[in-house]
Amino acid sequence: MSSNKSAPQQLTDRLFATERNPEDFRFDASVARVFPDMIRRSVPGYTTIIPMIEVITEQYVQSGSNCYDLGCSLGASTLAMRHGIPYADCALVGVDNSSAMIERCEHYIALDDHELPITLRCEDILTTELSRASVTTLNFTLQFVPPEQRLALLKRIADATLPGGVLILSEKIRFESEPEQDTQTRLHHEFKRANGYSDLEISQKRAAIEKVLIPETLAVHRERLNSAGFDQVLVWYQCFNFVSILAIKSQ
Ligand code: GEK
Repeated sequence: MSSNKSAPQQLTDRLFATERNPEDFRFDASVARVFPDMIRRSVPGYTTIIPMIEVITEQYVQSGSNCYDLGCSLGASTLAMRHGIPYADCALVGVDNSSAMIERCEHYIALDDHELPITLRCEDILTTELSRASVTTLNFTLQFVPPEQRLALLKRIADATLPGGVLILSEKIRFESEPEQDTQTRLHHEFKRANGYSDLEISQKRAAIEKVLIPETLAVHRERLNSAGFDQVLVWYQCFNFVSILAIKSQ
C-alpha cells in the first residue's frame, strides 16, 4: 500500500457537460478523478447510506470473521465498514476491478486514521475469493453486473456468509408501474438538477450508462436474495428510485 498521505485532488464532475460522442460508461481514470463529486450529486441518499453502513456493520460484525466491500471504488463504504468494526481480529477486504479506482482508494485509506488493516484486491467480484463473512457490502455495484450473473454472485456471497451475517445491498431500482417509474425518474433528475447538473449532462450521462447499469424491481431483488440463501430481506432506506436492502442469514 502507498505511504503517500497527500489527499487526492477533489474535482467537480464535468464529464458530460459538453456535447460528446455516445460511448458506454466505464470506470476509468477520468471517472475515478471526479468520483466522490459524481456519486454524491447523482445518487439520492448516498451521503446518508455511507454513515449507516458503519452503524449496520457494528450491529452484525462477528469477531474473527471477514468483511467484504464488493465494488469499493474509492473506499467510502470500505472506510464506513472499517469504523464499524470493533474487533482487531477481523479482516476487511475491498474489491474493485478498476485499477484507476483501486490506486486512488489506496490514498484515501492511507489518510484514514483507523488501525484495522484493509486489503485491496483489483479483481472481479464474480470470482474473488469469499469465506467466513459476517458483513458484505454491495453499495451500488450489483447494478453493473450482467443480470444473468447476479444470482450466482449472490449465492456465492450467501454461501460464504456465517450464520447471523448480512449483506448490505444498495441499488438503483425500476418500478413495475409505468406512472411510478416516470415520476421517480423525474424526481431523480430534479435531484441532479438541484445539484447543478444541466439537462445536457443528465441526458448524455443517461445515454452512456443505460447499457451498463441495469436496474431491476424490488420484487426481483427480494426473490433472488431469498433464493440465494438469505432468510430475511428488508428495505432499510429508500429515496426515489434508490434503495438499500439488508439481507440477513439466520443464526
Ligand atoms: C461507494 N461502493 O462509494 N468486479 C469488481 N468491481 C466492479 C465490477 C466487477 N464485476 N463491476 C463494477 N465494479 C462504492 C460505489 S460504484 C457505484 C460503487 C456507481 C465496480 C466499478 O469499477 C465501480 O468502482 C463500482 O463497482 C461501482 O460506496 O458508480 O454508481
